[in-house]
Amino acid sequence: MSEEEKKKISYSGMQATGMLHLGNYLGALKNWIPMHDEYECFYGVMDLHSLTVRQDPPQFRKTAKSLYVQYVAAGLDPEKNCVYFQSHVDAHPYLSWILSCFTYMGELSRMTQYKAKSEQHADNVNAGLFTYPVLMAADILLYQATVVPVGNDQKQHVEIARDIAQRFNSIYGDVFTVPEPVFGKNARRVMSLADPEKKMSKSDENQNATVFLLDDRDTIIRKFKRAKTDSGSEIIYSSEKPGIMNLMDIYASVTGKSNEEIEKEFSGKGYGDFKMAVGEAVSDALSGVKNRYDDLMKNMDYIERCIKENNEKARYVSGRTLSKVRRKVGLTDIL
Ligand code: AQP
Repeated sequence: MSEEEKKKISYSGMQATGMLHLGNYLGALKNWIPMHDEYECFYGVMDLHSLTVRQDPPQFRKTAKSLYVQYVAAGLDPEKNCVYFQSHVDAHPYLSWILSCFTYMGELSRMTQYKAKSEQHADNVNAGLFTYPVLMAADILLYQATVVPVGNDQKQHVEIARDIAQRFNSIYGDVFTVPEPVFGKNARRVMSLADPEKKMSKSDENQNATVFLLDDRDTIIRKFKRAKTDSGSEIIYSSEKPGIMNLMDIYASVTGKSNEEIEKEFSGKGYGDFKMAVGEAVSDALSGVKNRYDDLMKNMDYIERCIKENNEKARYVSGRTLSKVRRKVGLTDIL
């Protein structure tokens, strides 16, 4: 295949900090699934990133493997996508160090996620939390990704990866592809069901705030029934109704309906009917994920074979970029 015919690269990943939720799925994972037709895809279990928060080692190992299986159960085919573990590929922290020498303290201190996480983990504001975007830039740039499918909360991190790539390229020539973030049509930022001003998050202590991919139908419907809504009773898409707006975004994302169609469908109906419909639609969209997950967990040989093969591919592809970077910055040949 000639250079021009080569597929462009898609790169993304998720932290192994808990069970995947509807925000991770609608904001990112769902969009990854069909991309392999058009792109060569690399998706990581970002376990090095997860270390910015203290992890219990035995539980962390389980969570990281479970995340891989959840990817597959949700529909990401590890035979068509290079789904691998970040910590199994040494090039990630290696390039991260080199890129940290091309990143300014000022730009890192402007990252909103750093500010939010330092408040959330005030007792552990470690340097990794601060340099997180550099590791993320290394993840993306190692694979020469053209697109990075992420939720809207990661926009700033992809932008800094672009800045670092451009800075490096302006000194050493075209070493890195400059990546673009890509977002889904709806649900770019799924909000907490308990507080629609806050994003839905794996680590939210309120279990009713977050819908997990492995929740059963009754639990999903119960969580939506309890979702915080706004004053009034009309189902309309308005910034004055953040709770309803969030539910409409979710409903639009799982049904493919437009806001106008949704407003028409629920005209004259109340919040209760709408919440029930959203709960049912989400649970339909996620139906089968839990069963597939349980089956895959019983077949870890298959999963481990996929991890091994994909790790090797990730090492090979990232190794090529790292060699080029080493040469460009003037590091001596490895003997
Ligand atoms: N609420 C969300 N809406 C849309 N997209 C979201 N993503 C996360 N939350 C939402 C997207 O999921 C991908 C993986 O995110 P991550 O696990 O790497 O990190 P995160 O953004 O910090 O996710 P959480 O769930 O909030 O984890 P914790 O609680 O550990 O901090 C990214 O593409 C992200 O945009």
